[in-house]
Amino acid sequence: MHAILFPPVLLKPCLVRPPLWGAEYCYFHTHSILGIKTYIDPDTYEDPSLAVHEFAKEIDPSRIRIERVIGAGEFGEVCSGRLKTPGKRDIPVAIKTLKGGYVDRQRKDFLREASIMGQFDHPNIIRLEGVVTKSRPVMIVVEYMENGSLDSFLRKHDGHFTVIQLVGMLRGIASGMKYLSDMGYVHRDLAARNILVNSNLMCKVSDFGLSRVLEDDPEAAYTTSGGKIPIRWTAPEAIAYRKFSSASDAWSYGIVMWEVMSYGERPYWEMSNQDVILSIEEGYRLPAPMGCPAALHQLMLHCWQKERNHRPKFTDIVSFLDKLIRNPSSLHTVVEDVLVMPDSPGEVPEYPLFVSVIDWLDSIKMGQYKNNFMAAGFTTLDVVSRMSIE
Ligand code: ACK
Repeated sequence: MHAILFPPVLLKPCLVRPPLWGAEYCYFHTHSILGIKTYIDPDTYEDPSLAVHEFAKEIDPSRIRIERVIGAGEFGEVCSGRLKTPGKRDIPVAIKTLKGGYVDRQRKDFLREASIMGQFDHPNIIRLEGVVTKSRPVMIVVEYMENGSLDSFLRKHDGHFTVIQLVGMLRGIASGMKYLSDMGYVHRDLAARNILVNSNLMCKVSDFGLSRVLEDDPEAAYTTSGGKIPIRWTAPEAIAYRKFSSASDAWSYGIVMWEVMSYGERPYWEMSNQDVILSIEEGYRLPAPMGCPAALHQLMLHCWQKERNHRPKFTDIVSFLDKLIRNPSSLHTVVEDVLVMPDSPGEVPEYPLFVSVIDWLDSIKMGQYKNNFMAAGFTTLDVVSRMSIE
């Protein structure tokens, strides 16, 4: 079933908080239409510091214990540490700091990420604990993800996971992306390097901040239209005329699937950005990584349809992956076992997203023949695809 989607809310948030949480205030500030929460672009606030306090809690720095530096971001160091809450156990956190000597613009860009993250509440989206803005250094405190970013994690553990574990990771990312697209938020830089992994192998989407995200990303290159775009992860219409949407996020999701199934291989290997753009235009698509179940490569190809309205919605992706997980035999057919010969080179076959014979029969209104198919031994789609006239 498709979720009912609404366009992003265009209401400009009130800039003055009324003294009471009155009905009128609620109407404009729950940021929801008919119960569906929508995302508010912090840039619609004249004063971005109002946005950050609307969506993020101010943390007293005495509650934060910084333990070690774990990386470097564009704005300053990323550290790990603990966050104390009175009456509760300390929790591990990651702390992003804004290095001294910044200008107002940098502070605004740095805190924009917190204003965005603070609007989300989902197990597959990195959780914002709060911000420190009233003392120096300015900090953003988020949940700690023990295994760091997904791309380097997979490269470090090449070949170590079962297909079901990998599909579980992909399911988590798709679920986070479904939540974001339902909120009307377009990520624009979905890639394995922007997914974090915790100690339970749970994957969470991170790196929010619209244009700032792309400024930060070493993969982002300038295009002829002047924008900075991570070419290998980006849908053709977003590269050509900056048409970013949840459908372009679905394209990027297909690339993330490929990165996961290849344990962090670089999409299109050492091809140049220009060659990637030209090859995609000619109809070339990434082949299945070694040992990749055919059903997963089919889903990738769906995500890479040229026509963006033909790509699956995140809700379709989540339910397709759920069916694969509930039906592990559907993952046994690997691409090397299937001879896929499109009529003309470069043509992307139109694969339907079916997992079981029953699914397929239902979709063509032939569900009443389920028993006949089962009794005749046509129990999997693989067997059905080899059905002959005799
Ligand atoms: O691949 P990594 O170990 O994971 O190196 C980068 C580094 O900080 C710079 O971004 C790591 N990192 C970022 N956010 C978190 C987080 N919430 N938990 C743990 N590590 C993080 C990232």
